Amino acid sequence: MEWWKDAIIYQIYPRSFQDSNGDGIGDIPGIISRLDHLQELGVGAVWLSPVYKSPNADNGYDISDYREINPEYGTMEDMEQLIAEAKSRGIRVIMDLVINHTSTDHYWFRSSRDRTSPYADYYYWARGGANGELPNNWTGFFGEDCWEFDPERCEYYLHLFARSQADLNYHNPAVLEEVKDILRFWLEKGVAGFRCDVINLLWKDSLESSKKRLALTGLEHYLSLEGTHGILRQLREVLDEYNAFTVGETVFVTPEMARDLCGRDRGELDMVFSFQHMECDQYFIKWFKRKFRPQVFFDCLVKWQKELDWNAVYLENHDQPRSIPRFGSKAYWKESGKLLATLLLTVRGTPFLYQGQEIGMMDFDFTRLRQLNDVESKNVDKVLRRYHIPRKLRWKIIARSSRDNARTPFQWDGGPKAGFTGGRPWLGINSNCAEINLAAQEEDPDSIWNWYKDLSALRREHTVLRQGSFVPLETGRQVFAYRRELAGESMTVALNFSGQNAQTACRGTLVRSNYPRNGFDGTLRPWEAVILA
Ligand code: ISL
Ligand code: CA
Repeated sequence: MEWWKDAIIYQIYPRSFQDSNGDGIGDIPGIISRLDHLQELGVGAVWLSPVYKSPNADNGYDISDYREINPEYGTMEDMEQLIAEAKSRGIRVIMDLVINHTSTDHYWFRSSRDRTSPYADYYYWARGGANGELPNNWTGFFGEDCWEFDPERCEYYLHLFARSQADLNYHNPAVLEEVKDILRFWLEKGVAGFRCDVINLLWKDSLESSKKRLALTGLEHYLSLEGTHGILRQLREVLDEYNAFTVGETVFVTPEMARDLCGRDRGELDMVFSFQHMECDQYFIKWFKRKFRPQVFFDCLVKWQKELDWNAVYLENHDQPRSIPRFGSKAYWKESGKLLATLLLTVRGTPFLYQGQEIGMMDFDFTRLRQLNDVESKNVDKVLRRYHIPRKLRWKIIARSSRDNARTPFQWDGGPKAGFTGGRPWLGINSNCAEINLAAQEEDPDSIWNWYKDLSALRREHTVLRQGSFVPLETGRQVFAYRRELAGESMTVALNFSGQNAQTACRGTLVRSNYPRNGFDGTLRPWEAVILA
């Protein structure tokens, strides 16, 4: 059995986890000081969002040196110490691998400006039209054009994300060789694997214009193409030398595409992050929100459970708003927080838990754009302004979907700086930290934190919760129920995604409920989660 089928993986957004030196920025020594927290939670691995050298246009997803630690996060010695100290607690370290693009500060890019340099073809360079037209009509992920003119080279370069994130050109085999060396560098240091950023976009088949779409015009020229599969199989050869693990972040992936990316026989990735269940409260892109529809969400989860034998499961990450206000209920904060925990830790697959989720952290309480940091939010505001959308409406759209919702500092205690820093935090701390914080929840046996710990232990105890098959039972308007089965053992989970009582046909001996009760008769209280044997 692969270790990652038994593990819970915990995502750390280093900037917001724990500051150790009072500069207001989370760092690696801070992470080391909190390893006991992760061990208590029973996690088998941590995935670190990028800690490489970066000018931080996109908080580390714009890398300027893959072999250096950004000084604000610490030193290479700190990183080595983190890997060692985590290991001594049975925790593996997974790095974020961002290889679709580099920062325009990377020396590859700087050299690439010179057409005679060996790096000249490391990126997608193209000429525009005679009348100042861009090389094609594609549009980017962050709401801006995806071409930028470089006065030195007198050409445009492609950037699907921010202007300072230039897309690497994998038609040039030297680029892949560079990436292989980077993999070896980190695997030699003892990292267990990689979370591969937007990995299904690597290969662009041509730079031709496409049919205009509402967003992301050009997508068909780079979404999960055969060229990408070839690259992944080559990377796998290096990864296999170290028995390393990979999870791909794969935007717009369908189950069919996912099978081609992480099927056991493919020799590519081990699993992928699907986005479909995160789209149940939006029209096409996240800026167009609609009411969350639980049944659509259940059906989507069931579809993915059926179509893939194994995959990553998640409800939060650093790009998504928090899960309780989104899929749960503010009024039933604790109950729905525990219900979502139950879902995450009892469906089949590897659960990924995002920092703060284990204490039920909520979306930010900012009231104006000035308080945000995210490049995406700022760009989208510019676009909306271009369409003369009034300020109030712009803020409403941005506040609901901004990635900064999940990026506010971790709430360790109820102090004014939440135990995150002694200085001025890089991003505001949620004022609810007096009520929602780890220290308070450690004291309270009934807290979300203790529920996560308890379920994590239950999962370790019962093989059926990790390896059992998934049998859907009920996907109604309120109730999601399923059974896990393994060699005669079975466990049933029933979840009420509503603020009203609900009926389920599930019966059995009560193993857990997020309400105090002795037995179970089929009536679920508001946002109740039960596990039955
Ligand atoms: O959040 C999104 C936009 O609304 C997603 O489309 C996101 O941009 C996409 O999932 C890619 O995300 C990853 O690559 C980005 C980086 O900004 C994200 O933080 C990262 O998770 C570019 O490297
Ligand atoms: Ca710091």
